[in-house]
Amino acid sequence: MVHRRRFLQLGSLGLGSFSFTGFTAGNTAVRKPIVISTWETGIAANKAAWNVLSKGGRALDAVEQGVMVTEASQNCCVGLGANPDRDGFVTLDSSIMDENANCGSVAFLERIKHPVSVARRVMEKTPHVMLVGSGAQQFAVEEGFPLEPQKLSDEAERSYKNWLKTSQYKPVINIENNKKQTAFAPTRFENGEWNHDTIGMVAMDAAGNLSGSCTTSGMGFKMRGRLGDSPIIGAGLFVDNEVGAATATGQGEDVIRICGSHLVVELMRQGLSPEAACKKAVERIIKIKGNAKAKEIQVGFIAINKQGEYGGYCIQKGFNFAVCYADDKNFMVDGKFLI
Ligand code: SD4
Repeated sequence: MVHRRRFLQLGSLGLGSFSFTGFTAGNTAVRKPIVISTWETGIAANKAAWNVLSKGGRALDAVEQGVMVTEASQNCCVGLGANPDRDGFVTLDSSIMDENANCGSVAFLERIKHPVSVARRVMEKTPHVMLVGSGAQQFAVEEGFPLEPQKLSDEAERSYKNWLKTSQYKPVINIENNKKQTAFAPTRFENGEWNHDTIGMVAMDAAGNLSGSCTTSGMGFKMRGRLGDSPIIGAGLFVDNEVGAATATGQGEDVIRICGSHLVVELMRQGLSPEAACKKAVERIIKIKGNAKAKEIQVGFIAINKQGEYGGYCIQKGFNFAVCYADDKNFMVDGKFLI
């Protein structure tokens, strides 16, 4: 109790940064607000989300504005700068979910810069959850989103031309320690760093409400029309305001098979920590596929709970995520792995 009072006093004196607001039993700090997101691009995205959260803003706004940074980056595999499908077109998938189980998503969307914002409009302005393809694009245009030129970024063009040399259809995602995959590269390796196809973000605001978003170009050189987990509520993203929020990255087909993010949240409901829940979900994928096949793919989950605890887990080494809970606390964490 002494510790608690002292901490709160320090908090109210202002330590130059906006962060913790309380404690749970066992003296574990409730980190509120907090935002976490997948991969290194999460640092810049968290920064934008923190800008909302630190001013007392809503988690829903934070997770939208956060991933918009990544979507807008032409040098990234998320958004219109991403690798195209095998027919040469960039197609984008995105989802968003708030504290009241409202959710929206778009999939197979072309020529729109911010799919996450279109997903939010689907959630807020239609009676539906999901719009796809030309219908999603038509809705976006009606909502005032500009139709961007049908043009690949320089990097994507280079990767695509390289891929066309063999046109090998061998979709594999995010196995960072296998640099050879650049020959058919679903994920680009540039300047010594992997450039991932997806960002998933979950946040809790100062009011204790949770939201999440996920946005992706999917899998480079995928079959035309292929969707992964990211736009599917329960697979790539799930939020339950009583329990926690989770999002996924990696090979979406295997995330869908286990309703991954929903599974992580339900495991937290049963009392598991975010990290333990993510680990169990990864174990389930490995069990289904068997060790040898699981070794050929990557899947990573990240999650937060209502105490502001966070965690992540992945199949194999190489996955990391960005965690932000104060002006001066926005850092990378290496995902623990099972194989
Ligand atoms: C998908 N889960 O479309 C996404 C891809 C991804 O980093 O996460 N790439 O399957």
